[in-house]
Amino acid sequence: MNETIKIGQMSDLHFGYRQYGKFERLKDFYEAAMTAAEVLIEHSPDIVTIPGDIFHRSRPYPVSQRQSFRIFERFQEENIPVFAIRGNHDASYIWSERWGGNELHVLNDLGLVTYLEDEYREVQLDHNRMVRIWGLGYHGGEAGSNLTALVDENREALEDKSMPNILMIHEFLDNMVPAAALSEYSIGLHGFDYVGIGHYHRWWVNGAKNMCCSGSTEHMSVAEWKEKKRSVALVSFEKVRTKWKPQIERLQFGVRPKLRKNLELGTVTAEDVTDVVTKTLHEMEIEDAVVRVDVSGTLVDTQQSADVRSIVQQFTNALHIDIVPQMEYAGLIVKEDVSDEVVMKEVFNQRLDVPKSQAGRWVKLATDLKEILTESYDDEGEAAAIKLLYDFVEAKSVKKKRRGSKR
Ligand SMILES: [Mn+2]
Repeated sequence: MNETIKIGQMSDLHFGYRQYGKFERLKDFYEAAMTAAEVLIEHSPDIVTIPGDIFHRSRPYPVSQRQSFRIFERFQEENIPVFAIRGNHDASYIWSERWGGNELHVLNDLGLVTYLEDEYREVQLDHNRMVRIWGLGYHGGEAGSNLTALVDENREALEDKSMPNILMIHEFLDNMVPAAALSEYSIGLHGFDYVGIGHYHRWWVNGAKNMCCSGSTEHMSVAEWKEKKRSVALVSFEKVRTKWKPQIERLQFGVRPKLRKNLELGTVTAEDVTDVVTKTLHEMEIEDAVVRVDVSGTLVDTQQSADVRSIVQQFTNALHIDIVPQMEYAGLIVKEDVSDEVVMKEVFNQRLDVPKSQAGRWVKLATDLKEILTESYDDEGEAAAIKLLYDFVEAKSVKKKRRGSKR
């Protein structure tokens, strides 16, 4: 009889993330998650764990909900039960309380996922094998105390070594992010046989090889681009005398290509910058890729930076291009990092003839509109923004009427 227990782990799927404002990216996140699922299925795990952030937003778009159904139906077809916890993107604890649950509850009700919110479940596998899956929802700064409470309330279960104790959390450890409240050491004290971690978007395994973060299934930010491929984890448990010993295997898969180039140009003219960046992009294999070019150096002729927009417009075969200039002029940094708000104020003032004293309100108006259209506000925020918009328009039309009557 085979005693080995195999656990698949995939994390941070972020369904509904329309990165760079592009629907193609929303599709990418789905395709990456489906690839991750197929890679795990190929290795026939007994169960699959998802330590958080299935969804990018607490109110997922219909397409994100349907995408998640497709993924979980694949596991269902293969008779692989899925266990998941709530990540910070899925929903907050209070939000879930207020709205009678969150999207993970919906998946749970549909029988597609077992949602664990600060609780554990004993799972019966075939050949009389069993596994105990523990799940802690995302609690940010309170994670440590919530975990201690969960362990304290269920000490006998954790001390029972007849089956492996596997914990899922969605938190940073200070080994990943220095300021994090949790550490490998503080979690290690509880004595779980294995800890599967979400939230951190890169691959990470601790020294003792009993904690692992498999990273997001697609690249969430440029900080992760050094790992071209994305990963899932396959963790096999074997009982060695009285202890369950995990063995972590990293399974990698490809996603949309991301290309990054650093150009240190020395002392150049603005025209040189345009030429070099254009030439560089011509030489790169940018087809369908997400591209980022960082440009640094000293400009001799002008403080005006290169016309980045017109360069990017020539290259329509890439999915998305970011050019990030950090040019100096006579020892002074050309301020590429001026905030959007300052730039918008100037546009309203100089190009759209809004008086300087009013420009701030117009920026607020534009920002609110954008947030409403992209559904980035919660209900309360949206109601407040809409009220401001109405007030603003009303004040404007009153003014116009007055002006008209004077005529
Ligand atoms: Mn995440």
